[in-house]
Amino acid sequence: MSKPMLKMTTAFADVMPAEYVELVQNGPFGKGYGVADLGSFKELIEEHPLCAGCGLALAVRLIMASLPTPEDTVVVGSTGCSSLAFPQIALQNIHSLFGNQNAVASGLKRALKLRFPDKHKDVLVVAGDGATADIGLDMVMHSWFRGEKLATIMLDNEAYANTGGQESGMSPEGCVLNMAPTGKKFKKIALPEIARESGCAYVASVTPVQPRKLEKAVRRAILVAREVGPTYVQIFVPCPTNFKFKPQETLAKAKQKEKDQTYPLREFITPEAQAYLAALEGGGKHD
Ligand SMILES: Cc1ncc(C[n+]2csc(CCOP(=O)(O)OP(=O)(O)O)c2C)c(N)n1
Ligand SMILES: [Mg+2]
Repeated sequence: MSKPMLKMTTAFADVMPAEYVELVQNGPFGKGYGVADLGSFKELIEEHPLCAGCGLALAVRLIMASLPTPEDTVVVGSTGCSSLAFPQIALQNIHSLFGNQNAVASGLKRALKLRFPDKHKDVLVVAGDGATADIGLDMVMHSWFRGEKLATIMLDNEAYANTGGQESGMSPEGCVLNMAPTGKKFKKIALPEIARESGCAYVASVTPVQPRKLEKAVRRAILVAREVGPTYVQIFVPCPTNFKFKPQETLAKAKQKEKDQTYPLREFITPEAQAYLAALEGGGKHD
């Protein structure tokens, strides 16, 4: 995709769906919008079939509003709750087989580099905690070892939510779920630390409680992945359905975990990535 391709063919203007016309006229393409502009432009995702109060849906909305250049971005997703939302995103996106997302994204990024050597084509992996830290962990880590220039975002609801509530490696120790009735027997996987040690140039963990922080992490991850190396952002996305709290309590749950440090906000940046970001962010709109 590129900006010229987003111009409507005038001969078709009278038969195009109103939603599409609005996207062309008032979408975020080429505009440099961010989360502070939400409400003033046509968003890349406006509807989803996920549960009421879904923290993951909120995070996807914020991620989509944080993309530096959506017109040159491809999202690679994986099976899970988020895969129900991907078809609603007005962006190039690929659904990969569960766990394969970083392998698919690696091939795609390399192909885009060959096809568009002079352009930044951002490849963004967005997948659940089960897909990222369990079943896809080998593909995820090997993409980091190889230094693939991808941004990987985990939507961490601390469970296999889509399949009715099994524990994942990211569930906290002792966590009781529908299909983990006696409680999880080992600790939450320290994936941010693993990412840092595995070659990621930028790593952050955030929650949707502070949208500007989330935006900053997503933008930094995408920008650093353009030039420096792989990046990883872990977003805590509370799940009312599997953790059995009221939909309106989602943000309070995330806030509580930020506060009591059971989901500490962190950022690791290599010196090389820091220098690159400092050069880019000097006076930037969304830093
Ligand atoms: C190869 C493969 N194994 C297992 C499944 C079954 N499956 C579908 S979604 C899912 C859990 C996804 O968990 P997570 O990645 O955390 O996403 P969530 O649903 O929590 O958003 C599983 C095990 C599958 N679809 N494909
Ligand atoms: Mg999950």
